[in-house]
Amino acid sequence: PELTTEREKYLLANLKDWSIAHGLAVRPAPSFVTQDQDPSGVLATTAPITLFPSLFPRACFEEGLAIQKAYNELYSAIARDEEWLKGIVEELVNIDDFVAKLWEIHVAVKKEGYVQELSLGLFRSDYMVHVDPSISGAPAGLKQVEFNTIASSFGGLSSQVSVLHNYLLNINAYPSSASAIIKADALPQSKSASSLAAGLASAHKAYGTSRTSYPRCVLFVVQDPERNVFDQRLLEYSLLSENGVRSFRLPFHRTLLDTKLDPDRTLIYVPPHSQTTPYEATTVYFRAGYSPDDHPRSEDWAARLQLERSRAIKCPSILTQLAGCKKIQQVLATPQSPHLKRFLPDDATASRVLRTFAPIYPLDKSNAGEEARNLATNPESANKYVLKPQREGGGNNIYRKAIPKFLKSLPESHWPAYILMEMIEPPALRNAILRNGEVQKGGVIGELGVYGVCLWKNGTGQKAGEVLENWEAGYLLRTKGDQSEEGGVAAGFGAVDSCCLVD
Ligand code: GSH
Repeated sequence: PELTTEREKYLLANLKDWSIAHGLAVRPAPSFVTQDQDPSGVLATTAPITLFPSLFPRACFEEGLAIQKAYNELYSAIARDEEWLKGIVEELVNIDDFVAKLWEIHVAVKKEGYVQELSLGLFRSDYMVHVDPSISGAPAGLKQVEFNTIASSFGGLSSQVSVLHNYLLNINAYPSSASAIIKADALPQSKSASSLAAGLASAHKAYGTSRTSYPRCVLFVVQDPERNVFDQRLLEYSLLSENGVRSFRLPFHRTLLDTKLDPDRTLIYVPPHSQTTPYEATTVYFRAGYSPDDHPRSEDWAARLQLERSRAIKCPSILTQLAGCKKIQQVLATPQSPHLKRFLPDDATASRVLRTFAPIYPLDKSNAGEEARNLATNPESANKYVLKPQREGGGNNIYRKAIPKFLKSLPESHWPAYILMEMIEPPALRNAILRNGEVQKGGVIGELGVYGVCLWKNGTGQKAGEVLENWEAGYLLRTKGDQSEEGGVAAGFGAVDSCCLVD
């Protein structure tokens, strides 16, 4: 859409006020001020967002939403199957310290016995639209980029951005060329904020009888400093206003200061700066702990161990977090492998999920691994691929021509810590992104995320394996400039967007 200077000014002025009034915001960069450090500072600025909703094929959108319950079932089944997971993780522990540390915690807790059999997943499955270039007129399909099992972000802001785009349409802020295409009934609102909060509330309620006389709460374990505070706050507010559940923000590094375990491993939270009594924590929701950077000190590992040992329901448990390893996505995506069937016995469901996988290869000594090593070390063929470590949180991948040099800088024994994935090449669209006060216009690429909530029972006791809750929980569209390979919003590349569905 063509934007005249006057139109752009009008659009931006309205967009900026609306975003601040509705919490579509982040802490400003780069000072990363916290409220405590600088009470006079500016605390909020518009989050990286697109000016317009982006066009997205309706059939792909609907398929992504429809398949989410199967993905929830799949990943909860993986997290329950410790033996199977062990087989995969064991290949990684000698070459990936972070995975090894997480596994160690699980082993330690298993030894003394888990006291909480419920686990909560607030998942997000990310996709790009793919059109097979070798078939003329091939329909657009979804290909999965990754599956997030920890700190699946932007569910709060996504609910707001879809409302913002609708508002901009309603006040005629868009030029007529755009409003000829963008129609209100083609703009799906994302229910993610409310739906993810309802997921936390369902765990809180399923926790069972209190062990203390304290009031109960949910803990949001967060990074500090954190820019994406408002996205988290929107879930917190919805948890309280729509579900009546109190929650607190616990900076991860304060875990050992502000929480303790009773002898029966009930998790007690003692708010540091309030006169209130302690709380019994029913649910621990991690918005930190997915990156080695969150664990600079040995106390940070002790903190994670304390939370995992506790009676609180973890979102995610260590095993659920490990289920998000890229190696697992690769194993599931391997054609004719028995693994997907193990977890999704229904053939129709399994093949629907299988259709969403792009080709992914291991870099080990298997036949497929040898083939992948050849592809990855040759600059010509490597150009079609992305190399991914087991890491979450964005900014960790190696793209295309940079892969051979990167691999050569590593001892070959470490290559199996990575997987090689064929790049999904979605059609470029046009949009404008507002980031750090600047508007960038041009070609963009979108990535659809679909949230899922799943609450299930682990262990061996009665009803083990039972799935108590399983629902699709709204969507996120993230958009990046088509010149950038990385799309993570938190890592500083993409912007939060909403869909304008097209048939
Ligand atoms: N700590 C931040 C938060 O809690 O919002 C960022 C967490 C984060 O990076 N989450 C990843 C994600 O969803 C999954 S582990 N990233 C989406 C993005 O940055 O675009």
